Amino acid sequence: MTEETPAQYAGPKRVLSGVQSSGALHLGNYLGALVKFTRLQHEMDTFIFVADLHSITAWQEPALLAAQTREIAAAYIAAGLDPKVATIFPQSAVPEHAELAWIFNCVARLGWLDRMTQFKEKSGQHKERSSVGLYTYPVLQAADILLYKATHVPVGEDQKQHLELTRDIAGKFNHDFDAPGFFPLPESLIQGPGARVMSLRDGLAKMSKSDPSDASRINLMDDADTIANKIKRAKTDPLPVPETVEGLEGRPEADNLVGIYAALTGATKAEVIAEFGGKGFGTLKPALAAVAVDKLGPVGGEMRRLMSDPTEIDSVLKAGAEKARAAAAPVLAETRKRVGFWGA
Ligand code: AQP
Repeated sequence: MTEETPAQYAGPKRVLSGVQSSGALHLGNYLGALVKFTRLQHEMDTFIFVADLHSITAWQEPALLAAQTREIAAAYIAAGLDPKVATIFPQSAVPEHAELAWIFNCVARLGWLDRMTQFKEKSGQHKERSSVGLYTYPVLQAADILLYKATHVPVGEDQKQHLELTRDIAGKFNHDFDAPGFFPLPESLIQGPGARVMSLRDGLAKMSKSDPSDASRINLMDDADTIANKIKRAKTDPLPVPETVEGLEGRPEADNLVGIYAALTGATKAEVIAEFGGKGFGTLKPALAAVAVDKLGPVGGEMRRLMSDPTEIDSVLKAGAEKARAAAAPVLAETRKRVGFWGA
């Protein structure tokens, strides 16, 4: 497989990421993605989109899709993304994503996509009934990133393999079209205790929008009582909180609650253990509930305010789409030229 060193790309640092508009956002999306976006916007030029093209890889009710897109944008702003600093836009409003994805469909190899574990997990027993889009989803993701020549991509742990595919596509394009350093080989920004938040009902399963059990996740729009209740009912084992970080090994539910507490307070797991080690979960859970309500309550409140009148969100999305198209157009034009299309 073609590889080149990132040093060959000489352009500026740029962040890009997004979240699908496919349902209510949860604590995993917040810690794995949104919190990182808000931090990075002050460090690099930042593009954050609502991944509505990705969301239709599974059925979305047409009458609800635009509202779902606004809800994700509201979550971005409520979590702290500043539209005057970061470019916030709907993916479908920038058709260049789909065009670059087609070109990359012809660069990526079937063998590469066959290895993607998320497709296997999401298609489950019914692979032949899944959309073709679900299969080529990581290729569109590569186009999302490289259309803006993004160098840094903040995501949760589950997206690591897709980011590696993006690097492979960038490297192969640069090689095949004799364009060394044209596309960067972007780095994923995954680290941190919120990189993989697990289900509250099963410490071995990822917290996920599509889990049929609402008790498995904390939604950003949950009210204080619901958040406290879900944490109170979260699965744990009968032992107390361990007295060392190593003691979390083999105890996925305990590890998850300690990790969530750490991520929400900005502490390390060791610091959480120092505070709660040896105590029962009857002590940790109410403390965790208080922290979660304190952090997420204002986010949910601001989302409700923004969604009560779509005017503000729509103007953010419209202005963001114009900025994104202006950034994307020259990259796509150069790509078309490299490929050799007529008139490019
Ligand atoms: N449990 C998680 N812990 C940490 N990060 C997570 N992310 C998702 N789940 C967790 C991160 O959130 C970002 C947006 O994800 P997405 O909505 O685009 O797609 P997803 O990864 O498929 O999210 P879900 O909630 O798990 O949806 P379903 O149920 O549809 O699969 C990404 O950066 C992701 O890593």
